[in-house]
Amino acid sequence: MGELVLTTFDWVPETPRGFVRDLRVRWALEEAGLPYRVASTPFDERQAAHFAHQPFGQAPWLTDGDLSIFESGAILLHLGARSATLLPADPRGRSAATEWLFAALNSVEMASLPWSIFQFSGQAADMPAWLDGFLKARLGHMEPVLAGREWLAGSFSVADILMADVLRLVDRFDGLAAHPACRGYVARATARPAFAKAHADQLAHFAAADAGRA
Ligand SMILES: N[C@@H](CCC(=O)N[C@@H](CS)C(=O)NCC(=O)O)C(=O)O
Repeated sequence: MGELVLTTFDWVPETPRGFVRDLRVRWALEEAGLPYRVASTPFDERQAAHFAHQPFGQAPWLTDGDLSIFESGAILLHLGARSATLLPADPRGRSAATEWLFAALNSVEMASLPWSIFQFSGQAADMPAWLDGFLKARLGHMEPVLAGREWLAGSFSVADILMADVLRLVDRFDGLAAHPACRGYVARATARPAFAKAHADQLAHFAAADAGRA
């Protein structure tokens, strides 16, 4: 076990603040009570060293001693191995958390991300009907699941960090209005003190960078 260092952009424009994916990692680290520090990589001019850690030139990545990991899902699974708060130790709970972690990223975010990009970019009116339908179908399947349980894998886990973060972006554009259980789940997850700390820290990180650019 080495020092945990989370790297994110040194600055981002206003719109994505509060939603940059380093938040998922901050949230997990706060839930687990693991010590870490945050480092920055340039947003404007991405260097070779950045691509060496994150081949798509994106954020975040995490280093654990001399181990470097990109992809928020992989980072959360890595942290899960360090903390039963994040990933249950028993095989049944662990596999439930793992399947829901992939469901968040591969079944729900697959629909929600392009949907959100249309919203973000002010082009919602041009969104193809199939994309809206695709997201609604996924939400329609999540709704009874979340109506029937507090957290996806029994106790709170990395699966909830990812699912709640994915759904939170949809909620930002009022996309959960017809799905009250999904909306209630997001409210429940984001009411956790670890989320509040992670969110506030991300906003402070980017706000501090504004001063340097002014
Ligand atoms: N699948 C990656 C996605 C990472 C990602 O999309 N990061 C965004 C910030 S939230 C980014 O770096 N955007 C800038 C870009 O794509 O150039 C993960 O989950 O870590």
